[in-house]
Amino acid sequence: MSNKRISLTRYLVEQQRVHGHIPSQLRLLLEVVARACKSISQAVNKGDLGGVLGAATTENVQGEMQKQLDIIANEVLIEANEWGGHLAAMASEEMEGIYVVPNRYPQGEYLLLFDPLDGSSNIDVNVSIGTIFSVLRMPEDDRGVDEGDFLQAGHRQVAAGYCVYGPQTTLVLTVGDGVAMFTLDREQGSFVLTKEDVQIPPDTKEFAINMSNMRHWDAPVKRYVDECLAGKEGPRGKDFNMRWVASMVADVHRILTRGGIFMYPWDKREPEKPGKLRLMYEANPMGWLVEQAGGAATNGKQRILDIQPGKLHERVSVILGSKNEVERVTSYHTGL
Ligand code: AHM
Ligand code: MG
Repeated sequence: MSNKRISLTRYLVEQQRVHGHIPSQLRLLLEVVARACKSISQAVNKGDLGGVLGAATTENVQGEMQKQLDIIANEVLIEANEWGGHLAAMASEEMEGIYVVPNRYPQGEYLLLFDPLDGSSNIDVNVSIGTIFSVLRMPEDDRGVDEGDFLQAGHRQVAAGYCVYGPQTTLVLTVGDGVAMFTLDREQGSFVLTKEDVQIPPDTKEFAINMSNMRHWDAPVKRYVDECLAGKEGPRGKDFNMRWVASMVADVHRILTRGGIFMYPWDKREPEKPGKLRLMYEANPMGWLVEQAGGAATNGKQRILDIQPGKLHERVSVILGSKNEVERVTSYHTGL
């Protein structure tokens, strides 16, 4: 990378002009999402001073109590994106149905999906949280947008990313040409390219899982974690470290930065649910970012990006990160 500061805008223009990766409507869309993330970052930073912390009085479609910031972040993303003419509709972890761009605005060809504030349990305790987003194109020759248009496998995403609100605010993006990271320069008010061609090392000594659920896990996950815990004397022949932020954005950000494996597997607490995390708002965008950085993402049996969603709020078991580790856990499930 040259020592010239490259803004997100310039990066996107070059992706469009030089590499031909993104049409101008998609570039506009990504700029708007980034702008919305800047506003959310400001609200997060103000915390109690802005009166944005604490619980709301509502539940979301998943039956989870919403936090005030969940609702604020959702509104910021909708208001920023509805009028630009680049979108046909949006879908959010916090809304039951899709949000079709109102008639008073022009409709575009893209669909935007987001988890407006991921890691909600960390909002009030001042630990990293984030926004996750995924972009799809409307199916061709489609007249009138509906929920079915969103039900596309993750390999059809045209852009995906997240913004992590931590000690720094960092936007991480892929348009299918590797992964780039942009740090928010608060004085300038712009995202500046700080890492390009992010690569996840194929091996790791660090795993991330909520260990309190151990007694509910399935045998393959238990086997993998037991082998890690056995350390140098065990079958892996090395000591492992463990991290669990309980914000997927922060855990994935660490893995993109220094490697590791993240697991939120199916467990026996609610056996009828395929997992806790959501396929369309969390697993697909994160799965694509991780693959673009040389890692892997599966549900234990198949590649996440190949799962055909049956419904908008579908849940999924998630295993992602350093390639060799993900393949190992997957082989414990499939016996291959
Ligand atoms: P959220 O989208 O409601 O915040 O829930 C998703 C979060 C993930 O960020 C994180 O990996 C997981 O839930 C943590 O769950 P747990 O509290 O069970 O460890
Ligand atoms: Mg989430």
